[in-house]
Amino acid sequence: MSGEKPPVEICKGVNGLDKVVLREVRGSSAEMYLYGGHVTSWRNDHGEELLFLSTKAIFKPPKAIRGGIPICFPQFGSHGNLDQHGFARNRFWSIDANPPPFPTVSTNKAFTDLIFKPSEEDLKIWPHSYEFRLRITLGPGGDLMLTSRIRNIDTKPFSFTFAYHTYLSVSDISEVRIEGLETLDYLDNLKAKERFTEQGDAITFEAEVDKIYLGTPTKIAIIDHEKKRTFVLRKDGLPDAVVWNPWEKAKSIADLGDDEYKHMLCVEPAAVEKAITLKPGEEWKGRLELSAVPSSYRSGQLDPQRVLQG
Ligand code: TA6
Repeated sequence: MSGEKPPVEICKGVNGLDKVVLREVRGSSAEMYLYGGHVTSWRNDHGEELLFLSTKAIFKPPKAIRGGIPICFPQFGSHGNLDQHGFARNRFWSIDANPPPFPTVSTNKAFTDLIFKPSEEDLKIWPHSYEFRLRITLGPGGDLMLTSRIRNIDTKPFSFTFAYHTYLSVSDISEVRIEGLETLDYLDNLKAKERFTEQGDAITFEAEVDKIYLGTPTKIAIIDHEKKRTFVLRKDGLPDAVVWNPWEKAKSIADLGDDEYKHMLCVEPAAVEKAITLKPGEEWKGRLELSAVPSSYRSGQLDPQRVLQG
């Protein structure tokens, strides 16, 4: 046996919490905690971290981990009567030893299946029975894929909102632009969720932003000029995309450093405007795929169209 590390390893993380590490042969890796079913790390084959994780993140219930990819379910934000972003992000998930098969069989070994089922206490605050399965895969090129499958095992229909609250690591928020959301309608969380239409070119950042873009394309590019890196985010089953950077408000967030907003950007595939309704026996699937590619320059300009169309 060589000294090679296994593609999937279950071990202890911060505060002794259980975590799963995925490794791909070329060197990329990902880590996720059973607490929250929460991806906290995604590294490329140079070992560079691609997700933002706050240095002040608290790995202790009931606080959700600040950074990585928290799962917002069964409610996004304050769009309902539950606590902000629902409760899946601060519950203990389990390893799903026997997940139902996916239609396409993959030979990829770096994946794990997690499951979250509501407890008696959870049923008191949201009285619906379901199974929430999450598969996290690290692709051969280092791409990170999350697939959620939520099945109604109740006798009545229920509705929920959802988001992959993805914190990307960026070199400097002032040097980042998002392509793919221009000219779309959005709800502005900073203006009582009023609806506006985005004007002009790509989205750039010079102050706090908290917007829910509606009816977004399946592919969005996040271009980090300084790092010469583009994140390509692909999504399925999730029509909306939330864009958040707290800017100076970071000072009022206890588990976020005052200046850390400069190095994070949340772009969150979501279903918010129209809740998803599942009848008894029905299953919903929502997918996020992230890749990080070197940005291509042409005449000194980034060419995001090539990324979006490629
Ligand atoms: O997704 C954006 C948002 O809903 C913002 O309004 C902001 O509050 C952020 O999520 C973080 O929420 P949290 O509950 O994790 O502090």
